[in-house]
Amino acid sequence: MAVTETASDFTYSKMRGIVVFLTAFIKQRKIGLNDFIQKLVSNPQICQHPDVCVFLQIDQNQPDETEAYCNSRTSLDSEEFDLSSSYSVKPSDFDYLRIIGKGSFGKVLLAKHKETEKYFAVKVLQKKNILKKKEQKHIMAERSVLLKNMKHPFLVGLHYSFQTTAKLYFVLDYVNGGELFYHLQREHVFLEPRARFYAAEIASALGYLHALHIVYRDLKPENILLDSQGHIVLTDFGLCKEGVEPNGTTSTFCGTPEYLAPEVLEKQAYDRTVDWWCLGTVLYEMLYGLPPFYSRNTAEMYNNILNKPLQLKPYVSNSAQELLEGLLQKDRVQRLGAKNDFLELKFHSFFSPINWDDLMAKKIAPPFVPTVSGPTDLQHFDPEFTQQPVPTSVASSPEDFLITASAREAAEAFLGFSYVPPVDDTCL
Ligand code: ISQ
Repeated sequence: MAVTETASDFTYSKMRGIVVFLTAFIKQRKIGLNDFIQKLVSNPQICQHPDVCVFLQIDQNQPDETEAYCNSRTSLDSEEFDLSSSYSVKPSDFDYLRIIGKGSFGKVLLAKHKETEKYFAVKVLQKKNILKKKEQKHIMAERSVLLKNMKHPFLVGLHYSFQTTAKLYFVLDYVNGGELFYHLQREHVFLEPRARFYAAEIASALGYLHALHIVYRDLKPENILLDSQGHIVLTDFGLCKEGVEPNGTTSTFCGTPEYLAPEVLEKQAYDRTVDWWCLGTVLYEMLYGLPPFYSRNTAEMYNNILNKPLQLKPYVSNSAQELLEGLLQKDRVQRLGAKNDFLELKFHSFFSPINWDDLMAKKIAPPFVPTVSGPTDLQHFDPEFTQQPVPTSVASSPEDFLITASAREAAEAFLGFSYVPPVDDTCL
């Protein structure tokens, strides 16, 4: 009996060993195959070779789909990689309704997904502009930051990213309550409870990013939006710096002068405390109507940021003044948040009326609800954008099908850009 048991144990453990070995082997091969396919489909020339198309089951009579198929397939992690599934997101899946924003690399458009009729903000970037300005690292950083932070209530969510030969596409949550500072300009200043609510939502989003070792760096008015209920949504992760450890520093930057911290202006090393300075400038502007150290003369403003002591007029509460003094410390080592990051803000007396769990659960009623009649109500977007015609090239352009040396360069620069969520996260 004992002998038999030992024999079966031996057989069982041998079998397990074989299974474990085979599983690891298959996993390794799967990763290898995925890497191989990623390389294959990122090269537009190879991608259009008939044999490759047969291998990837691409129909060459549908050129726009071919390219998008190539691209969206590149995004799947080895675990989700499945040639027979129907993941494929492409520019022509959307109707592009209006331009709602513009930046140096491209546009943000209101788009409706044709099949589900859901609305998204689609950010379309021209690869050649990004490459010209050597910004591909920032764009890839934006993508990976967006992927990391999809689940925070006050950070814009990324649904998909995909690419054609000429362009990169981010499919993002669409929010139409307008920029926070659009409302601030109309009202000049906010009363303290309203400023506190926005500052708390922003601070919780920054604290979350810091916990992921991400410094937002570019907290400025145009990146702070309101959704239709009146909650904060931070967008634009193009300048985020990933991989900044709690006490690590980094020293490259370009941003808007009014909101730059002294260490950034001086091109010194900076760390996550730069975000607490930026929050200080935003809170100051909400309470006083202008950024701290403001001057119409840019050189003077730079000098003020670096050298002028912060002067706080008395018409805000003591706790607000104390918080601003902490956040707007020129020496980042002395700044509020330098030691325990978000926790130092969370327990500051200015925020004592805030129940942080309720805030995160969006259980605190926003102090102001933007008037929007529905998703296509664009009254809070700048008419300078919304009145422009939508270029047809957004959905597809001849450039997208040209295979040139620069297209090859772009394919390499944006390898792995595309992203399709795992099946149960699919939101379209
Ligand atoms: C979402 N909704 C509206 C505007 C936007 C701008 C940039 C990024 C996301 C957005």
